[in-house]
Amino acid sequence: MEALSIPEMIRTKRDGGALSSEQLRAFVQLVSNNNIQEAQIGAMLMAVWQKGMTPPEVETLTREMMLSGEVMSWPKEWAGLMVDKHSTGGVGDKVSLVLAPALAACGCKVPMISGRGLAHTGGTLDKLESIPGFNISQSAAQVQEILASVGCCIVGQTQTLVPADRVLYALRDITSTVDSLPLIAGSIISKKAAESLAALVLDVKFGRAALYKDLESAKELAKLLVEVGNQLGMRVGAALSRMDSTIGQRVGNSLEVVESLETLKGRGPDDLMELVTTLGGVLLVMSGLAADQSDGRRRIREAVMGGAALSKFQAMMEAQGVAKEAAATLCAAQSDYHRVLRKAEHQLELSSPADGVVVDVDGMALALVLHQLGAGRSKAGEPVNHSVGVELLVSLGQWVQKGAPWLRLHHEDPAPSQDQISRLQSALMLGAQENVRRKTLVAELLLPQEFMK
Ligand code: IUR
Repeated sequence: MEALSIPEMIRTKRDGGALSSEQLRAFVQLVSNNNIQEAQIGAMLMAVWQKGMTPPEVETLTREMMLSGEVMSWPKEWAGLMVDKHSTGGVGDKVSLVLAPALAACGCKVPMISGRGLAHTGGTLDKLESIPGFNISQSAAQVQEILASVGCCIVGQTQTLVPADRVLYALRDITSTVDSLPLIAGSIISKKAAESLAALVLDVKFGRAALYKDLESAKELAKLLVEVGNQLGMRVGAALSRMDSTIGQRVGNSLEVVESLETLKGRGPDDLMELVTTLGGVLLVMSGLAADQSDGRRRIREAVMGGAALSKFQAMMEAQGVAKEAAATLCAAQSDYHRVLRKAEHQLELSSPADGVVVDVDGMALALVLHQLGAGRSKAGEPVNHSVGVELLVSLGQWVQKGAPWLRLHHEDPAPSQDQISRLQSALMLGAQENVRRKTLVAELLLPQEFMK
């Protein structure tokens, strides 16, 4: 059994060889059962980071990771309807909060398993936890109950889902091996495959405020995720979307809940609606609930604009622990959101330094300052401040006068430093109308061949 010795497997990968299915299965099992030393896992991760993996290796790694824990199963009559989405992370990315209930309103079942924010990007779970009572920890049985009664839920990863990923992800984080295509694919797709989905849509972002700065490298990741997802039995589509400024006008956990609710009441920003309708359209087409992409987009838009998605969101909040009265307050047509959501101690308005057109907003610069002010975390497990955030009071392309308020910062004590304030100020840029940054976000769609029309 020399081939299954751990040093031998590490050596094979270190020297650029391919691991057999048997070796990969053994490695994942040893990781899940805690029968391997962390130094050995770290060495293997670095060897994979350096040498990559062949497509069959990535498929086997992903499948074995999926099989390391519970694989969810659903009632037969839901076959074909189970859908979810994954985003590689953005600034102000609140798409899931609108998309999950919109899909449920269109007849899908959405067992959305989301993550927490890390580095400069926010996490869907942190946003939802700014709603008092919202409980993201639900067992598989509870998830099924909520899907039966509501149609969607947004929950954290359960203890039993892909335990191998929990170990590997934590070690990737401390060994500088997060940014490896095979390891990213294994991690993301194993968890989605363990949800036993019929269809998955990926929002793979590129740009200044994304993990990948250019379209080509984002596309390389998207293609790999689509391919591995297909191999594991899901229909997978991907949108390549720009992530340079912010999605919508609000960034920060509870402020993003407010903007999501406004969107569910038909008053959302165009860029957020573009992402929600495009990603939702892809899922409706792949699950057979829409004839084509434009029919899918239209159905999602109607679910949002007609209030059906808002009702689903309200029911989901109640099913996940939010008091009936609080949920009703948040969903009222004219809501005083801060009767339910805590507001930061201080609001500071910054003003435009000159007359001009807002040509660009640097989402990364805003996110980094908010992170320092407590809105994000640097290490897994750290708490975040739900109330810290910014509201953009102007939109791209808008003419502003010198002295007009253009950004409202929500902060706690101590007050932001001069440096932080000037970084926020210079995140907004003035210029000529023809230089306004493009507002359409989706640059390209990758769909399974049969849906390309
Ligand atoms: N999200 C995941 O679940 N896994 C990863 O490797 C990354 C993001 I990067």
